[in-house]
This record gives sequence, structure tokens and C-alpha cells, in this order.
Amino acid sequence: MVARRQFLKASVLGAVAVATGKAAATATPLAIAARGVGVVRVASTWDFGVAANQAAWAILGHGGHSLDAVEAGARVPEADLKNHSVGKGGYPDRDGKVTLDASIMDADGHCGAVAALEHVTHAISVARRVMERTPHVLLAGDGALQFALEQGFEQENLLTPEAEKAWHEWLKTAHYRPQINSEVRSYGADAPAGLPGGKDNHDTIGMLALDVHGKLAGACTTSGMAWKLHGCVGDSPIIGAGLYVDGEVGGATSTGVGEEVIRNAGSFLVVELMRQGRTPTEACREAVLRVVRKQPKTANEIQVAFLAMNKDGEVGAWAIQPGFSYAVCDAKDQRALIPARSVFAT
Ligand code: SD4
Repeated sequence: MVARRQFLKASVLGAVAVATGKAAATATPLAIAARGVGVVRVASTWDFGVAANQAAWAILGHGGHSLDAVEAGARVPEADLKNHSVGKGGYPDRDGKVTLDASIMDADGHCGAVAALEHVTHAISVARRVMERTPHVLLAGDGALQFALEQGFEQENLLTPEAEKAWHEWLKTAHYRPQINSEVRSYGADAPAGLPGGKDNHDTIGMLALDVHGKLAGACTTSGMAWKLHGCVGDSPIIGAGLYVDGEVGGATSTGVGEEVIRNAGSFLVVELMRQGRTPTEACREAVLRVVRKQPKTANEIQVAFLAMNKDGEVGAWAIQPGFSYAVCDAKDQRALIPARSVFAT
């Protein structure tokens, strides 16, 4: 009864907004609270998700749309030169090239992505253009760059002096041998901290947001694993792997060793588990366990984590390793950072 009353109230308010032509994006936070139409919330992976959430909240908190919010949020770490795993300043691949992967998706199945994109900082915005201005979902490599430049994005050098220095350091010991590197030996037990596949190399930002209109959206952007093979594409731009949103159920995103996420269609799996009745936390846990079961030998040395939000705005996460945290931002608290539970203990 209450739910029905709230629904009617929401419908009526929605109708008024349409009838008066008043853009919801101009509503004040107070006005949003007064509507009582449900939770407005954004959640992001990792501690740098706090800053990203705040940029998203500047939109969500004023009645804006979740798609605009996640794009604005994802642009924050993309532009942060101290962040070595997202956007400009990201560590390069084995050949010294910074290549970005990103995807964006709304509640109605619209999505866009770019893979192995060079020279453009805001891969997430290019992904959105792919979604909105092409009949395609995913553009890769030179074609993605060509499209971005046609769309007016600036061509830049994404390799900062700091990242270049780190790459030169890595080259000293890398002993460039394609076959061995292509199997990423460091995937397993002998992985030094911070190297590809190692449990410390996993800082993609994934964001999920629910707006005052009751619409979910998600975004995911990364420079991928440091020192990866040139041309390597991780899970982040793969719809259903690094990101998936279904307005009937919820959304999910991932961070960590992308190959393991792709193998398990990870984010799609999380959403489907929620569809079957699991909470976001339970769904993330089951998806992480699926990854572990498929790679029992290496699972204790790699990190994979999922973050999920259901259509009611409930948020949950789970990781293989301890150390994964996620940021949650809503009207009550804009700076929450929550440590996720994990399969393995410290
Ligand atoms: C990938 N999931 O490309 C990403 C890795 C990551 O920062 O999280 N990198 O596989």
C-alpha cells in the first residue's frame, strides 16, 4: 500500500514536472528529499572513488541524470595525473604507450565503449559519444582515436614524465620476450607487487549511480594493467564483463585482473544473480567465488573485485583479496569509504 502510494506520488510529481516543462535538473537537494521518490546514490570502486562520487553528486544531488553523473565522476581520476591506472598519467604498456579502455551504459541497454584508445584523456566521454552518435557499441585502437578527433577531442601525450620513468625502471628487468610477457608470467605466485596481474595492480574506476528519476547508469574507465602487451584489452570496455546495467534489476562493475572477469562475464553474472533474488553483496560474492573456482592455483595471488547496486539503490561488493574499498555517496554522507569483504584474509 505504502509502495503504491509512493509510486503514485512519484508518478504525479513526474507528471507535474512534464506538464510545467520544468527541468528536473534544476531541482534543489531539498526539493528532491521532499519528493520522497527513493534513494539517490552513487558508488565507485577504490578510495579515489570518493572524489569521483563528489563530482557525480554535484549532478545527482541537484536532480540530474545518472548517465551525466557517472561520466562526470569518471572524468575525475582520468584527469588526475597522480592516478597511474586511469586516464592521463596511467602507466603505459610494454612498449611505452598509454592505451585506455572505457565503457558507459544506461538502464535501457544503451551502451558505448572504447578499447586501446591512445592520446585522449577522457576515454569515458568518447565512449559516451560512441553510444550516442554511432550505431556501434565498441570502437578500438586507431578507429577509436579517429572518431574521437572527429568529435573534437584534443590529441594529447598521455605519458607523463613520472609514468615514463616508471616504465624505464620496469624495462631494466623486463627482459623483453614477447611469448613470456604475453602469458604475463607475473600473473601468478612470482608476481612482484605492482606488476601486471599482481594483486596490487588493479585500480580501474567503476561507478554506478541511481538518480531521482529512478534511472540507473554505470561507467568504467582504466589504463589497464601496467606493462601489458600492446593491443591488450581488459574487461573494462567489454559490456557484461567490466560493466553491466539493467534497469529492471541493477548494475555491476569490476576491477582487477580483467581476463578473469571476461572469462566469467563477471558484471553480467552479478546482475543476473541479483535478478534471481540475491542482494548486491551476495551476488558479488558468488561472482568472485566463480573466478576463484576457475583459477584455484593463481586465485590467491590476484585481485578481482565486483561492486553492485540494485534498482533500489542498495550497494554491495566483494573481492578476492582484502584491500578493496568502495566509495558510496548519497544525501546523508558524501564521503563514505567502505572496506569490502574478501575471499582471503590479510
Ligand atoms: C583491466 N580491469 O584492464 C583492468 C585492470 C585494472 O587498473 O583494474 N587496472 O583488466
